[in-house]
Amino acid sequence: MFRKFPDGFKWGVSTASYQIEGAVHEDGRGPSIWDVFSHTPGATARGEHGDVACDHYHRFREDVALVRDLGAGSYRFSVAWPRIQPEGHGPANQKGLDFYRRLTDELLNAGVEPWLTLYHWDLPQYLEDRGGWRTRETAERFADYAALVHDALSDRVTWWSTLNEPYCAAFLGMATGEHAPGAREGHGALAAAHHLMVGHALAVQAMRAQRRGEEKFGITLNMTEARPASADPADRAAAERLDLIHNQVFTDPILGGTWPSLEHEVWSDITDFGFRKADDLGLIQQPLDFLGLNVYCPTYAKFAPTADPDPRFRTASDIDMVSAAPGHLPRTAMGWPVDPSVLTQLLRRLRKDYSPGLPPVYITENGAAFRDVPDATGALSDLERIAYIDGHLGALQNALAEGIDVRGYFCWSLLDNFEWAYGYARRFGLVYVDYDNDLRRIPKSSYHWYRELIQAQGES
Ligand code: IFM
Repeated sequence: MFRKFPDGFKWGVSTASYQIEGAVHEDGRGPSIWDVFSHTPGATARGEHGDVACDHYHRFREDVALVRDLGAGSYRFSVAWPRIQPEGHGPANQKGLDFYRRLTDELLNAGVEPWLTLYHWDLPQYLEDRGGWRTRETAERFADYAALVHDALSDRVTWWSTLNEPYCAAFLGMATGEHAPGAREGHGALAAAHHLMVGHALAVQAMRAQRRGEEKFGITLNMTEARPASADPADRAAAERLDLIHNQVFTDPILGGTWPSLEHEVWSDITDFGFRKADDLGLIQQPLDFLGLNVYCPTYAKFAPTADPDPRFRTASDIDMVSAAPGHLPRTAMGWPVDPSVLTQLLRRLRKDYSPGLPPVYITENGAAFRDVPDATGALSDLERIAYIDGHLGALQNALAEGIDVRGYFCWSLLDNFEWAYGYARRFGLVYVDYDNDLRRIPKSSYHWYRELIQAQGES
């Protein structure tokens, strides 16, 4: 028996450009910060990079057929900005747009609805060299880019998300330095978080101004439930700081129209927030047609004395807290604790803190990496992944039962792919990619299970 969801509930799978496309030098694509970062010695596990990745750029037809055969009605992908504007400004590179035209046509012909994300972290390196997200100019260039892509594809794409997970772009990219561009700057990361939100808002405005049909505009945020690692007041305070940096920095302005109340206490020795303009709060709180929510796990915060004596470098993991791994919960191959109730909790919290006005929510990513190994026959049984997804769908049903407006679920990910700093060794796919054998795609048992679940929705 499969879980049943309301009629019209959307089922999908998600991917992202740099993680699957490869073809980094083709058809006029310029370098992105991830090309440069992943080729920097020591930046990623085993020095892996996305030069070839899953070669989706050439095999997208095969991949769309996998989505079609899965029965998923929706496919979420991202556009690589440096394919459209190799230097992040100026006229569109037609060959770049043509790739996404071919992809979206293939999807539509397969009866699959395209969900387009404009930015899943592959900033043109040219812009990074001029300050990147530390500067407001990048937000303005992002709006120009959004308008170009929207103009070219809004005849076939209804669902438009500006950014994927600005938390990671700002804080993993610019505070902890685990992600591209690999910076470790407290002030720079906070400026980046702000300019990402300004870019989001300007992009929504630009696209709305040239709306041609029923397009829906939104953003995708990744939230975590920040839990204290113990009852110690110091750990509780650390969890509040974690909640600030991971959630409130983005949810408060974008959904609530306020700056987070804790920010001055935590960051006053790093910044005076001089990068904010007077009207930015109003600008950032653009009306949204949907909120994409990516959820994987709760995070446990433990007090740790600030490691960096220089306040300018203090953000993210360095605000007197570290993420602690709890011993009592199962973990994925990422080391992430598995507790599906996080999904219900975050949805409850969104409703509590941001209603009325909270747009309909879509779970745009949820999934898990496990150590997948095909058996002698080449088949791959990934029961842990099935249990993970099923558990989270149960948590989603609990939220629906409470009347929270969630309208779809996208599994991360269609394919095993380049998992950023972890390289290819962390597999999130419903489909196994055999990196040693011509990138052969092998649907895992979770793929078949997810297909049956989707199929069962149509049955009485
Ligand atoms: O692979 C990533 C994706 O790019 C963004 N969300 C989380 C996934 C798993 O780490």
